[in-house]
Amino acid sequence: MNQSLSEVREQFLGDAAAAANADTLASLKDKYLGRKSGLIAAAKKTIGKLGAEERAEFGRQVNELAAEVEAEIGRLGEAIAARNEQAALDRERVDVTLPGTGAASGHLHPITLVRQRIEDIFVSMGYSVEDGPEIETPFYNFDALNIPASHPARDSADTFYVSETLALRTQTSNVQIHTMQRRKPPLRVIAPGRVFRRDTPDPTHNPMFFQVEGLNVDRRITMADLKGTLTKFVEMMFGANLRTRFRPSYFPFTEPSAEVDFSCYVCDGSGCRVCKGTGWIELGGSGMVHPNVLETVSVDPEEFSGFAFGLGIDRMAALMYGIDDIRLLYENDVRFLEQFA
Ligand code: FA5
Repeated sequence: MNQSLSEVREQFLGDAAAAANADTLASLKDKYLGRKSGLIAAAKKTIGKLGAEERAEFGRQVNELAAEVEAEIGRLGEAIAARNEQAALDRERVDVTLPGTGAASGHLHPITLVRQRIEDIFVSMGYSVEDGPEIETPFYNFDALNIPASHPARDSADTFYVSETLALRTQTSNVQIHTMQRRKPPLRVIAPGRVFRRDTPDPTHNPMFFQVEGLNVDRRITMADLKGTLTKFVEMMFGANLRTRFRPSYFPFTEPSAEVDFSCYVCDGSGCRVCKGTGWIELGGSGMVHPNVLETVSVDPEEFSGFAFGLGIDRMAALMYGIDDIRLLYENDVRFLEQFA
Protein backbone atom coordinates (compact mmCIF):
# COMPACT_ATOMS: atom_id res chain seq x y z
CA MET A 1 0.00 0.00 0.00
CA ASN A 2 1.06 3.55 -0.73
CA GLN A 3 3.09 5.01 2.13
CA SER A 4 0.75 7.93 2.93
CA LEU A 5 -2.37 5.72 2.66
CA SER A 6 -0.97 3.17 5.08
CA GLU A 7 -0.23 6.02 7.52
CA VAL A 8 -3.84 7.21 7.26
CA ARG A 9 -5.01 3.62 7.82
CA GLU A 10 -2.82 3.21 10.93
CA GLN A 11 -4.04 6.52 12.30
CA PHE A 12 -7.66 5.51 11.62
CA LEU A 13 -7.31 2.16 13.38
CA GLY A 14 -5.87 3.97 16.46
CA ASP A 15 -8.70 6.53 16.48
CA ALA A 16 -11.33 3.83 15.92
CA ALA A 17 -10.10 1.83 18.91
CA ALA A 18 -10.69 4.92 21.09
CA ALA A 19 -14.20 5.74 19.74
CA ALA A 20 -16.46 5.01 22.70
CA ASN A 21 -19.77 6.73 21.90
CA ALA A 22 -21.93 8.19 19.14
CA ASP A 23 -20.27 11.64 19.45
CA THR A 24 -16.68 10.43 19.06
CA LEU A 25 -17.84 8.18 16.23
CA ALA A 26 -19.42 11.15 14.41
CA SER A 27 -16.12 13.12 14.69
CA LEU A 28 -14.25 10.04 13.48
CA LYS A 29 -16.47 9.86 10.40
CA ASP A 30 -15.93 13.54 9.73
CA LYS A 31 -12.17 13.27 10.19
CA TYR A 32 -11.74 10.45 7.62
CA LEU A 33 -14.77 10.46 5.32
CA GLY A 34 -15.68 14.19 5.34
CA ARG A 35 -16.17 15.32 1.71
CA LYS A 36 -14.16 18.53 1.95
CA SER A 37 -11.61 18.12 4.72
CA GLY A 38 -11.63 14.36 5.40
CA LEU A 39 -8.23 12.65 5.31
CA ILE A 40 -9.32 10.24 2.57
CA ALA A 41 -10.63 13.10 0.42
CA ALA A 42 -7.26 14.83 0.97
CA ALA A 43 -5.43 11.66 -0.15
CA LYS A 44 -7.62 11.51 -3.29
CA LYS A 45 -6.60 15.04 -4.16
CA THR A 46 -2.93 13.93 -4.39
CA ILE A 47 -3.83 11.62 -7.26
CA GLY A 48 -3.05 14.36 -9.81
CA LYS A 49 0.57 14.50 -8.65
CA LEU A 50 1.19 10.84 -9.48
CA GLY A 51 2.49 9.41 -12.68
CA ALA A 52 0.03 7.76 -15.09
CA GLU A 53 1.04 4.18 -14.23
CA GLU A 54 0.70 4.75 -10.42
CA ARG A 55 -2.68 6.44 -10.60
CA ALA A 56 -4.82 3.39 -11.22
CA GLU A 57 -3.20 1.43 -8.41
CA PHE A 58 -3.42 4.40 -6.02
CA GLY A 59 -7.08 4.92 -6.96
CA ARG A 60 -7.87 1.29 -6.22
CA GLN A 61 -6.05 1.47 -2.84
CA VAL A 62 -7.76 4.73 -1.79
CA ASN A 63 -11.19 3.31 -2.65
CA GLU A 64 -10.38 0.14 -0.76
CA LEU A 65 -9.31 2.20 2.28
CA ALA A 66 -12.48 4.32 2.05
CA ALA A 67 -14.60 1.13 1.97
CA GLU A 68 -12.69 -0.32 4.93
CA VAL A 69 -13.10 2.90 6.97
CA GLU A 70 -16.79 3.10 6.12
CA ALA A 71 -17.35 -0.56 7.06
CA GLU A 72 -15.46 -0.16 10.34
CA ILE A 73 -17.39 3.00 11.26
CA GLY A 74 -20.64 1.15 10.48
CA ARG A 75 -19.58 -1.78 12.67
CA LEU A 76 -18.57 0.55 15.49
CA GLY A 77 -21.92 2.38 15.18
CA GLU A 78 -23.85 -0.87 15.54
CA ALA A 79 -21.73 -1.91 18.55
CA ILE A 80 -22.26 1.45 20.28
CA ALA A 81 -26.05 1.34 19.60
CA ALA A 82 -26.24 -2.23 20.95
CA ARG A 83 -24.28 -1.20 24.07
CA ASN A 84 -26.58 1.81 24.63
CA GLU A 85 -29.68 -0.34 24.22
CA GLN A 86 -28.42 -2.91 26.71
CA ALA A 87 -27.60 -0.14 29.22
CA ALA A 88 -31.13 1.27 28.82
CA LEU A 89 -32.67 -2.19 29.32
CA ASP A 90 -30.55 -2.74 32.45
CA ARG A 91 -31.59 0.67 33.79
CA GLU A 92 -35.29 0.09 33.17
CA ARG A 93 -35.48 -3.51 34.27
CA VAL A 94 -38.62 -4.28 36.32
CA ASP A 95 -38.45 -6.95 38.95
CA VAL A 96 -41.89 -8.48 38.64
CA THR A 97 -41.31 -10.59 41.74
CA LEU A 98 -41.16 -7.50 44.04
CA PRO A 99 -44.27 -7.13 46.24
CA GLY A 100 -46.66 -4.41 44.99
CA THR A 101 -47.63 -1.29 46.93
CA GLY A 102 -51.23 -1.86 48.02
CA ALA A 103 -53.80 0.87 47.31
CA ALA A 104 -54.95 2.70 50.46
CA SER A 105 -58.63 1.96 51.11
CA GLY A 106 -61.06 3.97 53.19
CA HIS A 107 -63.03 2.67 56.14
CA LEU A 108 -66.09 3.50 58.17
CA HIS A 109 -66.09 6.25 60.80
CA PRO A 110 -66.11 4.97 64.42
CA ILE A 111 -69.55 6.53 64.98
CA THR A 112 -70.89 4.56 62.00
CA LEU A 113 -69.29 1.34 63.28
CA VAL A 114 -70.92 1.82 66.70
CA ARG A 115 -74.27 2.75 65.15
CA GLN A 116 -74.23 -0.41 63.03
CA ARG A 117 -73.48 -2.51 66.11
CA ILE A 118 -76.35 -0.89 68.05
CA GLU A 119 -78.69 -1.57 65.12
CA ASP A 120 -77.59 -5.23 64.94
CA ILE A 121 -78.28 -5.74 68.66
CA PHE A 122 -81.75 -4.18 68.60
CA VAL A 123 -82.67 -5.88 65.32
CA SER A 124 -81.77 -9.19 67.01
CA MET A 125 -84.31 -8.22 69.72
CA GLY A 126 -87.04 -7.69 67.12
CA TYR A 127 -86.73 -3.90 66.62
CA SER A 128 -86.87 -2.19 63.22
CA VAL A 129 -84.71 0.82 62.31
CA GLU A 130 -86.46 4.16 61.56
CA ASP A 131 -85.18 7.47 60.22
CA GLY A 132 -86.44 10.98 60.93
CA PRO A 133 -85.92 14.61 59.83
CA GLU A 134 -82.98 16.58 61.24
CA ILE A 135 -84.80 19.88 60.61
CA GLU A 136 -88.01 19.87 62.57
CA THR A 137 -91.09 21.89 63.49
CA PRO A 138 -91.71 22.75 67.17
CA PHE A 139 -94.68 20.36 67.07
CA TYR A 140 -92.54 17.22 66.59
CA ASN A 141 -89.50 18.38 68.56
CA PHE A 142 -91.44 19.83 71.53
CA ASP A 143 -95.30 20.11 71.58
CA ALA A 144 -96.19 16.51 70.71
CA LEU A 145 -93.60 15.41 73.28
CA ASN A 146 -95.51 17.23 76.04
CA ILE A 147 -92.80 19.91 76.32
CA PRO A 148 -94.63 23.11 77.35
CA ALA A 149 -94.15 26.41 75.49
CA SER A 150 -92.33 27.83 78.51
CA HIS A 151 -89.75 25.00 78.73
CA PRO A 152 -86.13 26.33 78.76
CA ALA A 153 -84.98 23.70 76.19
CA ARG A 154 -87.06 25.59 73.58
CA ASP A 155 -85.05 28.75 74.14
CA SER A 156 -82.80 29.90 71.32
CA ALA A 157 -79.95 29.75 73.84
CA ASP A 158 -80.31 25.93 73.78
CA THR A 159 -81.74 25.19 70.33
CA PHE A 160 -80.42 26.11 66.86
CA TYR A 161 -83.36 27.77 65.08
CA VAL A 162 -83.26 27.82 61.28
CA SER A 163 -86.30 30.13 61.06
CA GLU A 164 -89.26 31.20 63.21
CA THR A 165 -90.92 27.83 62.63
CA LEU A 166 -88.04 25.39 62.06
CA ALA A 167 -85.16 24.21 64.24
CA LEU A 168 -82.41 21.58 64.11
CA ARG A 169 -83.82 18.74 66.20
CA THR A 170 -82.42 18.64 69.73
CA GLN A 171 -83.24 14.96 70.25
CA THR A 172 -84.18 11.87 68.25
CA SER A 173 -87.46 11.73 70.24
CA ASN A 174 -89.19 13.48 67.30
CA VAL A 175 -89.09 10.09 65.54
CA GLN A 176 -91.39 8.66 68.27
CA ILE A 177 -94.16 10.97 67.04
CA HIS A 178 -93.54 10.41 63.29
CA THR A 179 -93.50 6.64 63.84
CA MET A 180 -96.69 6.51 65.93
CA GLN A 181 -98.49 8.73 63.38
CA ARG A 182 -97.54 6.29 60.62
CA ARG A 183 -97.93 2.96 62.40
CA LYS A 184 -100.22 1.64 65.08
CA PRO A 185 -98.97 -0.44 68.05
CA PRO A 186 -97.66 -2.97 68.77
CA LEU A 187 -94.39 -1.44 67.57
CA ARG A 188 -90.75 -1.72 68.42
CA VAL A 189 -88.39 0.72 66.72
CA ILE A 190 -85.03 2.35 67.15
CA ALA A 191 -84.02 5.58 65.40
CA PRO A 192 -80.32 6.47 65.35
CA GLY A 193 -79.43 9.94 64.08
CA ARG A 194 -77.74 13.29 64.40
CA VAL A 195 -78.99 15.91 66.88
CA PHE A 196 -77.95 19.50 67.66
CA ARG A 197 -77.77 21.60 70.82
CA ARG A 198 -76.13 24.83 71.85
CA ASP A 199 -73.92 22.93 74.32
CA THR A 200 -70.40 24.12 75.19
CA PRO A 201 -67.91 21.53 73.89
CA ASP A 202 -66.05 19.51 76.53
CA PRO A 203 -64.75 15.89 76.69
CA THR A 204 -68.32 14.48 76.86
CA HIS A 205 -70.29 17.23 75.03
CA ASN A 206 -70.48 18.46 71.45
CA PRO A 207 -72.98 20.86 69.79
CA MET A 208 -73.64 18.10 67.23
CA PHE A 209 -73.79 14.49 68.35
CA PHE A 210 -75.61 11.22 67.73
CA GLN A 211 -78.42 9.63 69.69
CA VAL A 212 -80.34 6.42 69.28
CA GLU A 213 -84.01 6.58 70.17
CA GLY A 214 -85.88 3.46 71.22
CA LEU A 215 -89.65 3.00 71.40
CA ASN A 216 -91.62 -0.08 72.40
CA VAL A 217 -95.42 0.29 72.57
CA ASP A 218 -97.69 -2.67 73.21
CA ARG A 219 -100.22 -3.95 75.71
CA ARG A 220 -98.89 -4.39 79.29
CA ILE A 221 -95.40 -2.94 78.71
CA THR A 222 -93.87 -2.05 82.09
CA MET A 223 -90.79 -0.39 83.58
CA ALA A 224 -89.36 -3.89 84.11
CA ASP A 225 -89.34 -4.37 80.31
CA LEU A 226 -87.43 -1.11 79.93
CA LYS A 227 -84.85 -2.04 82.56
CA GLY A 228 -84.41 -5.56 81.21
CA THR A 229 -84.04 -4.32 77.62
CA LEU A 230 -81.43 -1.67 78.40
CA THR A 231 -79.47 -3.91 80.81
CA LYS A 232 -79.36 -6.61 78.12
CA PHE A 233 -78.36 -4.05 75.49
CA VAL A 234 -75.45 -2.70 77.60
CA GLU A 235 -74.31 -6.27 78.30
CA MET A 236 -74.36 -7.20 74.58
CA MET A 237 -72.66 -3.97 73.61
CA PHE A 238 -69.90 -3.73 76.19
CA GLY A 239 -69.72 -7.05 78.05
CA ALA A 240 -71.04 -8.10 81.43
CA ASN A 241 -68.36 -6.33 83.53
CA LEU A 242 -69.64 -2.83 82.85
CA ARG A 243 -71.92 -1.53 85.63
CA THR A 244 -75.14 0.31 84.79
CA ARG A 245 -77.51 2.21 87.04
CA PHE A 246 -80.99 3.71 86.65
CA ARG A 247 -81.52 7.04 88.38
CA PRO A 248 -84.95 8.65 88.88
CA SER A 249 -85.19 11.61 86.55
CA TYR A 250 -87.63 13.84 84.72
CA PHE A 251 -88.52 14.13 81.03
CA PRO A 252 -91.83 15.77 79.99
CA PHE A 253 -92.56 12.91 77.56
CA THR A 254 -92.05 9.99 79.99
CA GLU A 255 -93.54 9.21 83.38
CA PRO A 256 -91.85 7.80 85.37
CA SER A 257 -88.44 8.68 83.92
CA ALA A 258 -84.96 7.36 84.59
CA GLU A 259 -81.46 8.39 83.62
CA VAL A 260 -79.24 5.47 82.56
CA ASP A 261 -75.57 5.72 83.55
CA PHE A 262 -72.59 3.41 83.03
CA SER A 263 -69.40 3.24 85.08
CA CYS A 264 -66.70 5.64 83.79
CA TYR A 265 -64.58 4.03 81.07
CA VAL A 266 -61.50 6.02 82.02
CA CYS A 267 -61.30 5.63 85.83
CA ASP A 268 -63.71 2.68 86.26
CA GLY A 269 -65.67 4.56 88.88
CA SER A 270 -63.02 6.17 91.07
CA GLY A 271 -63.59 9.68 89.66
CA CYS A 272 -61.64 11.60 86.99
CA ARG A 273 -61.75 14.55 84.57
CA VAL A 274 -63.94 12.67 82.08
CA CYS A 275 -66.71 11.73 84.54
CA LYS A 276 -66.26 15.00 86.44
CA GLY A 277 -65.30 13.09 89.57
CA THR A 278 -68.59 11.14 89.82
CA GLY A 279 -67.36 7.74 88.56
CA TRP A 280 -70.41 7.53 86.22
CA ILE A 281 -71.15 8.68 82.69
CA GLU A 282 -74.65 9.43 81.52
CA LEU A 283 -75.63 7.10 78.68
CA GLY A 284 -79.13 8.38 78.13
CA GLY A 285 -82.62 9.11 79.29
CA SER A 286 -85.55 6.70 79.44
CA GLY A 287 -88.99 6.15 80.86
CA MET A 288 -92.57 5.06 80.28
CA VAL A 289 -94.22 6.98 77.41
CA HIS A 290 -96.40 9.74 78.90
CA PRO A 291 -100.17 9.23 78.32
CA ASN A 292 -100.37 12.75 76.82
CA VAL A 293 -97.90 11.70 74.10
CA LEU A 294 -99.94 8.57 73.29
CA GLU A 295 -103.13 10.64 73.12
CA THR A 296 -101.53 13.18 70.76
CA VAL A 297 -100.95 10.37 68.22
CA SER A 298 -104.37 8.81 68.89
CA VAL A 299 -103.14 5.76 70.80
CA ASP A 300 -105.39 4.86 73.73
CA PRO A 301 -103.28 4.99 76.95
CA GLU A 302 -105.83 2.77 78.67
CA GLU A 303 -105.12 -0.01 76.20
CA PHE A 304 -101.45 0.54 75.35
CA SER A 305 -98.37 1.47 77.31
CA GLY A 306 -94.78 1.80 76.18
CA PHE A 307 -91.24 2.63 77.10
CA ALA A 308 -88.81 4.91 75.32
CA PHE A 309 -85.16 5.75 75.62
CA GLY A 310 -82.59 8.04 74.00
CA LEU A 311 -78.90 7.08 74.31
CA GLY A 312 -75.76 9.03 73.37
CA ILE A 313 -73.87 7.20 70.58
CA ASP A 314 -70.71 9.37 70.83
CA ARG A 315 -70.23 8.40 74.45
CA MET A 316 -70.70 4.73 73.58
CA ALA A 317 -68.03 5.11 70.85
CA ALA A 318 -65.70 6.70 73.42
CA LEU A 319 -66.28 3.81 75.80
CA MET A 320 -65.85 1.18 73.13
CA TYR A 321 -62.61 2.58 71.69
CA GLY A 322 -61.08 4.09 74.85
CA ILE A 323 -61.35 7.68 73.56
CA ASP A 324 -61.18 10.16 76.43
CA ASP A 325 -62.59 13.14 74.49
CA ILE A 326 -65.55 12.83 72.10
CA ARG A 327 -64.53 16.04 70.28
CA LEU A 328 -61.77 13.97 68.59
CA LEU A 329 -64.53 12.14 66.67
CA TYR A 330 -65.32 15.28 64.63
CA GLU A 331 -61.86 16.75 64.04
CA ASN A 332 -61.33 14.61 60.92
CA ASP A 333 -57.67 14.04 61.79
CA VAL A 334 -56.78 11.00 59.67
CA ARG A 335 -54.03 9.98 62.13
CA PHE A 336 -56.81 9.53 64.71
CA LEU A 337 -59.41 8.03 62.36
CA GLU A 338 -56.96 5.51 60.82
CA GLN A 339 -56.91 3.65 64.13
CA PHE A 340 -60.44 2.39 63.47
CA ALA A 341 -59.73 0.81 60.06
C1 FA5 B 1 -82.76 13.25 75.75
O1 FA5 B 1 -82.29 13.79 74.74
C2 FA5 B 1 -84.04 12.54 75.71
N1 FA5 B 1 -84.69 12.75 74.44
C3 FA5 B 1 -83.80 11.07 75.96
C4 FA5 B 1 -85.05 10.29 76.20
C5 FA5 B 1 -85.65 9.63 75.15
C6 FA5 B 1 -85.62 10.23 77.46
C7 FA5 B 1 -86.80 8.90 75.33
C8 FA5 B 1 -86.77 9.52 77.68
C9 FA5 B 1 -87.36 8.84 76.63
P1 FA5 B 1 -80.73 13.85 77.26
O2 FA5 B 1 -80.79 15.32 77.04
O3 FA5 B 1 -80.37 13.43 78.61
O4 FA5 B 1 -82.09 13.16 76.90
O5 FA5 B 1 -79.71 13.23 76.21
C10 FA5 B 1 -79.57 11.84 76.05
C11 FA5 B 1 -78.11 11.44 75.95
O6 FA5 B 1 -77.48 12.11 74.87
C12 FA5 B 1 -77.25 11.85 77.15
O7 FA5 B 1 -77.41 10.97 78.19
C13 FA5 B 1 -75.87 11.79 76.56
O8 FA5 B 1 -75.39 10.48 76.48
C14 FA5 B 1 -76.11 12.30 75.18
N2 FA5 B 1 -75.80 13.74 75.09
C15 FA5 B 1 -76.54 14.78 75.54
N3 FA5 B 1 -75.96 15.94 75.24
C16 FA5 B 1 -74.83 15.64 74.57
C17 FA5 B 1 -73.78 16.39 73.96
N4 FA5 B 1 -73.82 17.71 73.95
N5 FA5 B 1 -72.76 15.75 73.39
C18 FA5 B 1 -72.74 14.39 73.35
N6 FA5 B 1 -73.67 13.61 73.87
C19 FA5 B 1 -74.71 14.22 74.49
